Amino acid sequence: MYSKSFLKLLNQKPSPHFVISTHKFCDGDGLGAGLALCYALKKKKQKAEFFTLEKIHPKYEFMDNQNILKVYNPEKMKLPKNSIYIFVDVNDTRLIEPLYSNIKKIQAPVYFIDHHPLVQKNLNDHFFIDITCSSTAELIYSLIKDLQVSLDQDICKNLFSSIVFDTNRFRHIKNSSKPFSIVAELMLQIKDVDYIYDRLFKTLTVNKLRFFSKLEKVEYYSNNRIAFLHLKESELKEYHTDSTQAYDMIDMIRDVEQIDSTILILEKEDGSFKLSLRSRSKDLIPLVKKFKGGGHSHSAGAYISSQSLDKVKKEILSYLK
Ligand SMILES: [Mn+2]
Repeated sequence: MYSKSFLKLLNQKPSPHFVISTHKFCDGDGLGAGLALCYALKKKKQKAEFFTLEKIHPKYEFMDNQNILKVYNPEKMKLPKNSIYIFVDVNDTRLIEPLYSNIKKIQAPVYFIDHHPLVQKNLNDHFFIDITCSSTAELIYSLIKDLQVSLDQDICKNLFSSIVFDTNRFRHIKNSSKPFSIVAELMLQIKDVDYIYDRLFKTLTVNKLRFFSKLEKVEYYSNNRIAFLHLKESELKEYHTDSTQAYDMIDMIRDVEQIDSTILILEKEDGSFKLSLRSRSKDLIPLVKKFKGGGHSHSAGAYISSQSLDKVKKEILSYLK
């Protein structure tokens, strides 16, 4: 949990300047939790901004009702000195570059609020990590309560989006009733739950549906317990779709009855590739550490540029078998 001094800092008057951010390829959890915190601070008349590391996916645009998101551009933006930087849903500083290195140059304080185990730690930073939470929103919900900010529609909508996104509609709840009890309270202020669900999950297109034909390429090992899928970026382009579609596909495969582990390799045009692993029974951390990757024990990944795909595949399969 976060410290009393952090709470004091957030409440401090006159307000310090807070910059909130989340990981690259930002998702519903990082955005929802970060926006809820940013809106809450602004409601307290604190100075707060939200930087993203790239333009957000259009499906998330509805979340920023107050239009505060800014894309961080290292060439054009000078980082405000004397600011306090807060990263949500981030456990690995490689996911927040080049922002993180530029913060280090000006030696500003950095806080991390997350529900993933840490990948690496800079001892000058501050960490508030609770891996029992199924989304960052659970942590931000308590924080907003402690800040004594009353929940309003914009805050509720973002916390709700974050929770339903990261739990995949209450499927991955880490055996806790907390996501339900929080959402029960948020629902009192949300008028358009169906709209949020549609924006976050009704994301198929005819092209994406056609892309599912690539499921034919899945290779199965160990009596169908392991599924392996290798996709090229060019194949995604061919169907006018993006990498999120590949993850949707891997989620579908996970629902096959015997499947225990899934391996997705997304190969870029330059030959480097992104590895995404899911497993019910195996701890993936020791495996992805070999590739300098990170994540949770049952959901992890890595970016690989200096090893051959075949070698990596062999190593993963022998670990999972
Ligand atoms: Mn998350």
